Amino acid sequence: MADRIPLSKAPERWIRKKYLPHIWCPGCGLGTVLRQLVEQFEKLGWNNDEVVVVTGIGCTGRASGYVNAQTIHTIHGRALPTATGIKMARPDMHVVSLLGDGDGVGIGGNHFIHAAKRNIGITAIVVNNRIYGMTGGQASPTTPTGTKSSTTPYGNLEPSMDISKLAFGAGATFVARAHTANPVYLGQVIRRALEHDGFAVVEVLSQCPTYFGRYTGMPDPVEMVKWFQENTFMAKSPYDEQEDKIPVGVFRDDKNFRELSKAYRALWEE
Ligand SMILES: Cc1ncc(C[n+]2csc(CCOP(=O)(O)OP(=O)(O)O)c2C)c(N)n1
Ligand code: SF4
Repeated sequence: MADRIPLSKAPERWIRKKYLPHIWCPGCGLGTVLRQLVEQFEKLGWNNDEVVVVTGIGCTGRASGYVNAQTIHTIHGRALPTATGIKMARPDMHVVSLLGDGDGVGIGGNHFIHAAKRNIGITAIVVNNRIYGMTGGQASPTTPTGTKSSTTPYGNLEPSMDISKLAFGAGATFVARAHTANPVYLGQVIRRALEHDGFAVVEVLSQCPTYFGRYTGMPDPVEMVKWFQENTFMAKSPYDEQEDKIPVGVFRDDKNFRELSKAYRALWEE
């Protein structure tokens, strides 16, 4: 029999038990993302009082209630401006923002572009379930063309937005895409993003069986996870192509830059 993998202490230290049970649906990818995030906090040896987690509204936004750190559950689309204020005031803190696709690049799209352009030291984890989950399955900016949703009952007419390409083009100094079908790789990518000093974006393809799954005829979360495995490929750039598959990987890890909050603090102290 294979050796048992020792149980991690991360959930014990980093999850607020008093808020359990959580509100997420069975089989939702958000549990995998949260677990990998807190595992990395533990592996990095960070303390609960030096990590700030800022979220907006949505299923993803609920994560700020569950993480045992310094947390703010702010308004829809405004997690990054809030996180920016915190980082500017406290460059020593590890500031992480968990965003839904609607939250991050729909209503919060302009903030996303400017955080990337400024290269402020925030880790932005965008949980891309390709739909508005919390409010009942409306089409989001990343809903694929032709996909049915509660607002596109005959199929989405619009092209879908590519979050990694957006981050890349806006100048984020770390850009990666991973998915929930490979939690180990997801954790490794999140760790690299957390260690990165500038604006780091991790786009996570994640399953919403309740809405995206039901509308696309794939209500079983296991099927959705298999879909990620079968329809992605490892790539070096978000522009790499292989059939109709989605590229995943670390697309940029640039170390040659000036992080904004530290540069500002240095100017102030001159
Ligand atoms: C200013 C504002 N507009 C709209 C809403 C309603 N609203 C709450 S959550 C949500 C969608 C969430 O979708 P997404 O950001 O993709 O996150 P998910 O729930 O899928 O994780 C919307 C439209 C709101 N709370 N505030
Ligand atoms: S509605 Fe979708 S994204 Fe929200 S908790 Fe349920 S499965 Fe997850």
